[in-house]
Amino acid sequence: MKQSQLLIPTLREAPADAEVISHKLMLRAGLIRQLASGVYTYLPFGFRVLKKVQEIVRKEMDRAGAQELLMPAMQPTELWRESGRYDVYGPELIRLKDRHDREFALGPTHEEVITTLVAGEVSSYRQLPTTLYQIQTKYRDERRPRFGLLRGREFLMKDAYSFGRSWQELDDTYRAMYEAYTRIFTRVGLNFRAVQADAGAIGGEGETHEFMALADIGEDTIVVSENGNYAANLEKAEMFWEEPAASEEEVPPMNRVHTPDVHTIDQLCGFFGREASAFIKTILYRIDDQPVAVLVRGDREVNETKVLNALGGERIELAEGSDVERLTGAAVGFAGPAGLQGVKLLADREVQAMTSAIAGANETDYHVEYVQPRRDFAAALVGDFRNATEGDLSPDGSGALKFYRGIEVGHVFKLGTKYSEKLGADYLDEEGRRQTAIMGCYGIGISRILSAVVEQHHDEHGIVWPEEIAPAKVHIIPASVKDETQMKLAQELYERLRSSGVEVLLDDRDERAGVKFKDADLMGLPYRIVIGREAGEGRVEFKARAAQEKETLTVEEAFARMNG
Ligand code: 9G3
Repeated sequence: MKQSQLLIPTLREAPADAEVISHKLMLRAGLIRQLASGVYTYLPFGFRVLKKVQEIVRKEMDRAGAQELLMPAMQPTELWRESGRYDVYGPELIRLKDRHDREFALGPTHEEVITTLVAGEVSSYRQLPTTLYQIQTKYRDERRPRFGLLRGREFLMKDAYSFGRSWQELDDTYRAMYEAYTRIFTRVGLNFRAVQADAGAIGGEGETHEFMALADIGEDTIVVSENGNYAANLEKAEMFWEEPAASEEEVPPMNRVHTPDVHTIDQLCGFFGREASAFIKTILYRIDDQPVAVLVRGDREVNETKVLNALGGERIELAEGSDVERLTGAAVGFAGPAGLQGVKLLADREVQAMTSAIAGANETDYHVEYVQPRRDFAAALVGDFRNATEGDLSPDGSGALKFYRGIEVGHVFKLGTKYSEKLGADYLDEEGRRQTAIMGCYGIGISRILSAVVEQHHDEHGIVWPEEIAPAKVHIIPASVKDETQMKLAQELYERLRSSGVEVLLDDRDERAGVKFKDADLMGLPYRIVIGREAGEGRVEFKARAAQEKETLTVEEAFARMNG
């Protein structure tokens, strides 16, 4: 490939609206260009990387026994009504009408489509188990697309769906996919963790794991034990717990204390001269419109996913200020469990184990001290309703929990029969009895991987592509295209490498050497060969992009290095 003929429009500066390094570098290296918010064009070198990532995914999916197909992006919304999901996703689901005024959705995912297909084509146990996958453009009208390919509104996903006859078959497929994902993310060069996750709105009846590429700009927080034997999304992360011995001390009756203008936990600590762990934090929610108060220790945060799962609810949102005032009879900041009527109480198990705590009095400017769980309030539910914190021990107590930020690049689910039941994907078993297929689904954010890789593989000069997905392997740079000796040697090396099957880019542009070197660093091909002053003696300068040192090699040595 000759750079003078390629569209690789490198930029000196990134546009101002690019906030994260991967977005800046992918724009500056001429890999992508934005067409609209969250909608991107892959320029030739960006597309080469995208294709390589796809090829790795295909190899590993095929190796795991999955079959590739391709489903439409245009989905009749009747399918989404049948599955009951038409109303679950609001404006994020892009809908359109065709010329006959029939409504379609642009596919954000394909559970409905694949399950309907299998319902129509699979009728016998002999056709199962089967795993079908596609690599296809997905559409999700994100409220805030950002960070380039990391959160787009049109993006490339590999989505696979498995159909089996038993939970054992699902477990086997799930494990095969999990292992394939581990190979894929390793091959594309990502530093990642597989973490236990929450199934969220997709539901499903079994475990689910997310594959998280570690990155400070990641939207997710993951929790990993120091010895690495426990890893979970913070939404789900549990921690070591043992019931403390009940304290024998006599607790005086509750006592109201006038606490004017004391609203925050910090102000409370100052006023009472106590640690935050001595207070009960009472947070009011609406869960499927029912008022719920969640109690956690003053130094903890409520985990809304755990609360929602404990109540089997669909939707959770913080109660509005006016709602809080009506429910507690007090201004915001004075809610407490004692005497709170008409609100379901959920107490984190740490609160239930507190003694003589301080809490809001459900009266403006008043708190109560000596609050005694069980005596002064009865929780409807006691459980783990808090976020894990750094320093908690892992559930088995074997190691302290550490927090990391992550970019979700993969997600595998055990769905069970949630979709196959609704959409009629059943089959006749050996005895001729009708059975419902048991499903799993498995996603990889193909386009998102490009951004995650750049987030993890760059330096102050630009991208440093992992070799297996780099848009080309070698960058040959003649210092001056006007110098015939240099150009002759460059062409010779270029042709020899190309004919030996090495992907090589020749920077044959009539540009100053400095400009070429800056562009090469920005584009990040794994190896660079500069043809300079020593061309006459047949010697070149060789440098790996990921290394600092440069070597002077003969052409033969350089050629051998690249064919190693
Ligand atoms: C929608 C919209 C957005 C969505 C979904 C549906 C996320 C939706 C979850 C999944 C689950 C798995 C198969 C591959 C792996 C992930 N965002 N999800 O279902 F209508 Cl607008 O996509 N699907």
